[in-house]
Amino acid sequence: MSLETIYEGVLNGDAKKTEAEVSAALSAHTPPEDVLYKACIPAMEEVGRLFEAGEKFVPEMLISARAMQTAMRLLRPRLTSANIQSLGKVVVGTVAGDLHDIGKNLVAMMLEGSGFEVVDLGTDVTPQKFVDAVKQHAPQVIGMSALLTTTMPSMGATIEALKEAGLREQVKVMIGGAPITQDFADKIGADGFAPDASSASRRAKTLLGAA
Ligand code: B12
Repeated sequence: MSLETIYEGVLNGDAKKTEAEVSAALSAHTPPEDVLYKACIPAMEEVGRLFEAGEKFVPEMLISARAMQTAMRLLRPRLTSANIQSLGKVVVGTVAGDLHDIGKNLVAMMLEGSGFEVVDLGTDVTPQKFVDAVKQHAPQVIGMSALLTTTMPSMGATIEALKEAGLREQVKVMIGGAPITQDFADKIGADGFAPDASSASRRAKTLLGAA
């Protein structure tokens, strides 16, 4: 059992091996944050690098994603804790046209872990679906994720849709995903941006003045 073998399990898309190795690591009291940040996430970054270099293809990205999800299922109960008092409600989703959900799921997990109630709308969430969810759940924050440069504009469209529905003032908008920058967040009028899952929960707290 080692972080190295977990890294290789995710990189090679070996879900069975990943599951066994993550279980063993957790039984041996390896911090779940180490499993996530020192093995699983670097492995997904390497998958992206190899895809870009033309050395891995979509099916391989997909099997790596499955192995990563297996690891996340085991890590989830360790990273989230039953907080008695909720800090507030956050609606999260991956924007329209975009099916990448690993980062969004991690953000949801870390938000839950730090005491937020999370409503997860899943992937391919249209501006209208975000608007409907704000009406239905009355969250303090919405968190949008985009991993494709082609789906980033849907974030701005969602902010516009919130304005049109007269809901923009009652909800803070936080955005993230690999291609997202603070500059882009400022441009579309989002309230916050965070580059990773742990800073996302800190950002949500500062947005609500609860830091
Ligand atoms: C796995 C993967 C897939 C899987 C997704 C499986 C799944 N269930 O998610 C599959 C195989 C389905 C896939 C498909 C495609 N993919 Co893909 N994919 C990836 C890959 C390798 C990893 C993404 C990932 O999970 N990273 C790990 C997580 C933990 O990181 P993250 O998502 O960035 O999230 C972190 C932060 O960004 C942040 N964050 C994320 N969301 C949010 C939200 C908020 C509110 C906040 C505050 C923070 C935050 O916190 C997270 C945790 O720290 C990336 C490569 C990369 N470098 O990103 C390519 C990548 C994103 N894919 C890419 C492409 C091109 C595609 C396809 C178009 C390929 C194709 N030809 O079909 C399709 C598009 C499908 C679609 N419509 O969405 C490109 C995008 C290029 C671009 N600039 O637009 C990338 C960058 C690969 C590359 N280098 O070319 N992909």
